Amino acid sequence: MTFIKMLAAVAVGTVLATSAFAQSAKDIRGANPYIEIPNEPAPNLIVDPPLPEALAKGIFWAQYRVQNVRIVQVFGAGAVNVSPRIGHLHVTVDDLPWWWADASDNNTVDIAGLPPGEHKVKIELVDANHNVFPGQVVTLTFTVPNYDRAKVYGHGH
Ligand SMILES: [Cu+2]
Repeated sequence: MTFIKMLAAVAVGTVLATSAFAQSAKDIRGANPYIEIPNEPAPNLIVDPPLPEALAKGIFWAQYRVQNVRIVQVFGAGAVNVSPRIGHLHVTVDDLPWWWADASDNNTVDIAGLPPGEHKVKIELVDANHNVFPGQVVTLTFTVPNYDRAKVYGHGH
């Protein structure tokens, strides 16, 4: 069997073993973390709109994912140039002067207890030294409808 025929046989086996539309592990999870990535493509932040059914209770749930950066609990100037690239998120609500860092990579930004009305959540993808990767800011503006706060959160809040 020639090398080319062998490659074709391997390719057919791979297609049969997965669904026609399945994406590879690398497609979904990103590059192999065990090897340095020279000239890694620019990082990218993707955030879905908040779920309307949660907004109806004053809860902001927006799923996110990142490309070409791993979200990990490692910080400081010395970590900026490691490869593969690392970083985390900064989350700001309603233009308040403070934010919090989310280095959990737990899939969804979760903010509860928002009062009815217009709100804004800004999510920034930042490097290990807290500098925003160029252009990687997603700002979501949304409306929390009127809801019964005591019923959702009880009287103690
Ligand atoms: Cu930070």
